[in-house]
Amino acid sequence: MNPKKEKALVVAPRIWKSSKNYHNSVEEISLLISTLGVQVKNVIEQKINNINPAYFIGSGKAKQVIEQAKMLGVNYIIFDEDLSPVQTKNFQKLDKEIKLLDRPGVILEIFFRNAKSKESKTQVELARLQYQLPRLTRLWTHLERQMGGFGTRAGAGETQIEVDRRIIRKKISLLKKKLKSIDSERRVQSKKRKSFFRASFVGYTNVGKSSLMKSVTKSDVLIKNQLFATLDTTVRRLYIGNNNHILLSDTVGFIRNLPDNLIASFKSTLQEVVDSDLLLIVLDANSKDLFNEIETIKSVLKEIHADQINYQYVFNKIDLVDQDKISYLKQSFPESIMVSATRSLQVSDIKDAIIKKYEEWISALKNPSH
Ligand SMILES: Nc1nc2c(ncn2[C@@H]2O[C@H](COP(=O)(O)OP(=O)(O)OP(=O)(O)O)[C@@H](O)[C@H]2O)c(=O)[nH]1
Ligand SMILES: [Mg+2]
Repeated sequence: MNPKKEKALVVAPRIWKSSKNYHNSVEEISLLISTLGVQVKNVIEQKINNINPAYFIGSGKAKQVIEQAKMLGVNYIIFDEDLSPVQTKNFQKLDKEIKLLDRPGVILEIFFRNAKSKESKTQVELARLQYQLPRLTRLWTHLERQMGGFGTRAGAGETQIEVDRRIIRKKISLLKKKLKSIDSERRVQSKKRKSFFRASFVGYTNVGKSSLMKSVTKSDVLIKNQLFATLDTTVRRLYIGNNNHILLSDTVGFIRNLPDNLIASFKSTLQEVVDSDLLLIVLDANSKDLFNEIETIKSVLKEIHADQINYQYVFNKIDLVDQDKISYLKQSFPESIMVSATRSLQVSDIKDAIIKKYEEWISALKNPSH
């Protein structure tokens, strides 16, 4: 093991009466943290009745968390929840050395590292600065920025904070302008595609959307066993016979607690989804937390105003489950398609489903009254 590897203590508050699946959430945050190359040393699961506005957990427990973090010698305390800027600041007052991150902060950092295109880089940078601005407490020094550090930590003096705040605000307004012009370019492109039937793969991160895109369209897209490998939208033609084609797109994946400002700044990337005539909602047949994942997907779709679009469930990775699970899924989701992208199992069912919806779409265009 790399002795220099950074370490984290995870705090997973269990809120009384919440329907959240804690076990899966802890597993997921651990995966997110390891994506950042940080090792999870311990997870504190803390039952709470109410969210404490000062520390999320009780103040006595907050101090214990700091003590344990010091004892373990970790670099980060990471909350598997959204912390308010005030809660973040209060933790920093308890200890000046340990960096504090919450779930949206971890997700933002992964997006930041994976952004490659001009568009996704601009979008992530905007979301990241908007997240950092209210959390700035003697932490985000120029030095730290140069060192590429992440998380929030106490450090510089008050004057430095004011200077940093001003720089960040200026940068935010510049990035917004830049995104506006990227967005209008995209709109021009999108208008040209208006006359075509458009379908999009959407779903949780790492379920195999890009693998299906590759398999269905034979195009070369990035596939990785990594959370948030895809941050940009890829649109490809899919020929469906009689010299007709539709447009199929692959885009960024979703996850629980996707930061709001990230969704907002990814508006133009997600526009392809919003403009779709059909959503192919990809689900992992092997997932242990299917219903919560569906819930998350639906809530993101609602947030971007894509919840009224026709959709089709596609269960991928069926090679990883047994026949009982397949029967159960078929029973629970009678209209769904079962495929495996990597084993090329029944992938043609996706194309067939697209053609069926395309034909319905064409006939609705011809007979608008029906
Ligand atoms: N066993 C199995 N693995 C699969 C299948 N489809 C995809 N995978 C694997 O799942 C991982 C994620 O695949 P991607 O296609 O990158 O997933 P994605 O949904 O595009 O992920 P993001 O872009 O990160 O949101 C890769 O390691 C794939 O090889 C499948 O049918 N069976
Ligand atoms: Mg992908």
